[in-house]
Amino acid sequence: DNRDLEKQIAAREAVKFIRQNDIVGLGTGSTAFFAIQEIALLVKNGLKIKGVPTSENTAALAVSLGIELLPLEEVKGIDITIDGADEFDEQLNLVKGGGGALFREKIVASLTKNEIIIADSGKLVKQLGKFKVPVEVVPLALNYVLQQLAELNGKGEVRMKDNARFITDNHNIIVDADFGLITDATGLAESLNRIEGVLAHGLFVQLASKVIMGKGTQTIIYAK
Ligand code: DER
Repeated sequence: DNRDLEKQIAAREAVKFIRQNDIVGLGTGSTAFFAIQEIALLVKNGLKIKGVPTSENTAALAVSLGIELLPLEEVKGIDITIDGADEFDEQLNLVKGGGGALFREKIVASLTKNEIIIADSGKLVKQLGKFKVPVEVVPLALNYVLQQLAELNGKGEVRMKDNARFITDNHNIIVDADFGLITDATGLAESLNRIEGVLAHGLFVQLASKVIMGKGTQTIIYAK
């Protein structure tokens, strides 16, 4: 459908920034899926890169497509990452974590020189917060974290999957927190960073270097 076409054209634009011998962060989700397909094609045609996956799903996909990987724990720096987002604003702040991969995505983004976000036109918002903020929580700390989220006027709900708690690649749970529209993403991100038991949250503030958005049959690039 139209959204898939927009994801695909954004992905095709993004892979043009990859250089020979780059270390490439590989994102997670349905938009990043298109980028990984494109990268696999380039690798078949001689592109030499090493991929750093942001999830076990992405690692398995990359291996199945013949993309050579490096384990995240061995990586000291990443040249370029192509990843998706659940929401983005014109200041390039993002909400991520819809797919539950936010912790590794944030480590990869933090190690990355050129963090490129690809998105369909439905992801652009004036203000973040329509999408609940995913928070990865160490299960032992769940009650404490829920209390702390409530102190920040967030209503946290444990993410379920197949009638059980969703479990991340890092063996934690996800709390989706509804803060309503977010007026101060930087401040909220800093507050969330301070809650013991929160491994990661889905507010990616000033981590993206550009967003490539598919719009109809074109792409629009948002950059700082
Ligand atoms: O979970 C994630 O962070 C994904 O990148 C998500 O934000 C985007 O997933 P989508 O491309 O399937 O919409």
